[in-house]
Order: sequence, then structure tokens, then C-alpha cells
Amino acid sequence: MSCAQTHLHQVALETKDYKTDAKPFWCPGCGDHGVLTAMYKALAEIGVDPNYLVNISGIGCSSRLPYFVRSYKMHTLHGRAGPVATGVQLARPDLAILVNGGDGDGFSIGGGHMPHLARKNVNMTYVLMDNRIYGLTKGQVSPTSQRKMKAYTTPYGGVEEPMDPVLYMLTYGASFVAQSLATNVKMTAQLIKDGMEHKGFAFISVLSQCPTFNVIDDAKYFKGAAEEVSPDHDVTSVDAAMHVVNVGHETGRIPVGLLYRQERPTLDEYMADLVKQAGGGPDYDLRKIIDLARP
Ligand SMILES: Cc1ncc(C[n+]2csc(CCOP(=O)(O)OP(=O)(O)O)c2C)c(N)n1
Ligand code: SF4
Ligand SMILES: [Mg+2]
Repeated sequence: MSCAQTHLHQVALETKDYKTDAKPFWCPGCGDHGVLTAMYKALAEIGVDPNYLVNISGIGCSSRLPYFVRSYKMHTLHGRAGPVATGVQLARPDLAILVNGGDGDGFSIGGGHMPHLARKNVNMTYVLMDNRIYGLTKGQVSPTSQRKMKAYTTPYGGVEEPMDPVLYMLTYGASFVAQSLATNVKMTAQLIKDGMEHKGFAFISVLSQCPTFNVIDDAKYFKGAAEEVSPDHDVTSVDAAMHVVNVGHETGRIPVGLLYRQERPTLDEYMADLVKQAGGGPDYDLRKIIDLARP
């Protein structure tokens, strides 16, 4: 059986069936617990077959998430989840690819990879768990930390303006862009589900509080600042999506919900065409491209 996403294999399972024997060991109150709960819910609602699911992460507290999800998985190098996931996706386009990582992982050390996942429209769902701090390494500012934040690396307060991952991904051509809060499991699960069913690069930024090292951006602050995008918002317009985000920057509000969705060919579809044009037959197989290129 397959659903809206090409080749997404389905089985009838419950949320508990996606849990592994490993118990989540994040701090009490960490937003990552909420993201994991939403992930289980989304997987069960789609009925993703764990035998066809690969959960890939970088390094960080957030990047531990795949330990707890019944799937094939790779805990890669810091910042390198995206390129590794691209390789897996191209080699096996029949698999569902789910990537997790933090703001440091995705937008500091891994920041150079993000535009390329977006512009190539690699068929994967990337769930950013943005706590605006480096959690695992015990509290250094990240590129999403608010200016003036005091942390171990900025004892007198930070001096850099934060970047907005959502605006970044809209700019570089991600074909699905959404934002949610870890405390809103229902919305997060729905957006992860929609992202997985989307054919192409789906980016979901989840604001996930770190009560241990970030006392500014706590759950209360995120909830107070969040504003659901209007039902009239045109999700097919990248300009409208950027406008909503930019207005939020001016007013101090954080837009949550689906911001943008576009249907366009994915990288593996273009590659499959290439194989076909080269006389390699209709079935996509990366190895065929290599064989065809041999003299
Ligand atoms: C190449 C490399 N540089 C630095 C580190 C140290 N390091 C591990 S996790 C991390 C930052 C994690 O922050 P983030 O991605 O935001 O994840 P969080 O822990 O906040 O969820 C850093 C700098 C590393 N593991 N590898
Ligand atoms: S240090 Fe922060 S991000 Fe890491 S588990 Fe604890 S609360 Fe979560
Ligand atoms: Mg972080």
C-alpha cells in the first residue's frame, strides 16, 4: 500500500508500536519530549511501515530522537544529517526519510548544507528542534539565540542578531515550510504528517524549549509569542509566506502553522528521468547511472 508520498509504505500500527526499548533521557520539561510524542502520532496516523522508514540525525540533544523511534537509523556527524540523508534517499527512493536535528546542528555547523537540500528538493522530511541554544554541550549561544542572551560563551550577553530558519528555507526554495511549538503536540503531529506526505523537501521548524540552558525562550515565552497563520493565508505564495514571517519579526510574534507548499519534481525524479533518457529502463536505480556512465 502507498499513500500520497511516492512509495511511502504503510501498515496498520499504533503509536506505541513506534517506540523502541530505549526510554527518552532528555531533561524533565525539555521540549524534545513533545516533538517525539508528535512524531509517534504522525507516524501512526500515516501508518508508516518501520521497515521502510529511515530516521537520520546529526549530533545534539535533539539528534538523539531516532534512538526512540522504531526505524532504521543513522546518528551521523554533527551537521551532516542532510547530506547523509540525501545519499540514502537517492539510493533507495522507496524509503521514507525523516531527519531530526537542532539549531546548532542544522544552522551553525550544518548551515551550508541546508540551501542545497531545499533547492534540490530532496524527498525528505526535516524536523528542526530549535531551542535557540546548544543544549548537549551545556549552553552556548546558537545562530537562533536572541541577541543579548547570556550563556557560557557570552557572559556579558550576545552581540549577534539571530537568524530565522524558516525565512532561510523559504529563501532557498524548500517546497514545504511550516513552524510549530513542541508544546502543541497536535499541531506538530499534523505538520509532520503533512510534511511526510508531501513529495519533496519538507522543512518543519519546531520551537522546543530547553529549560536547563535557555531560560529566556521558555515554553511560556514561545506560547505567548506564537500566532497561528490566518486561514486566509495563501500557502502557494512564497511572497505571502515571507511576508507573514517578516511581519512577525516586526511585531515580536512567531507564526505557526503551514506557511508554504509547492509541488515540483524531486531530485530522485530528475535522476530517474536521466536513467530513462540514457536507455536505462523505467526503474530508478542509482547503480544504473554509474553503470551507464562507464565507457
Ligand atoms: C565537528 C563537531 N564540532 C562540535 C561538536 C560539539 N557539539 C556537539 S552537539 C553541539 C551543538 C548542539 O546544539 P544543537 O544542534 O542546537 O542541539 P541541541 O543539543 O540544542 O538539541 C556541538 C557544538 C561536535 N560533536 N562535532
Ligand atoms: S539540556 Fe536542554 S535540550 Fe538537552 S535534554 Fe536538557 S532541556 Fe533538553
Ligand atoms: Mg539547540
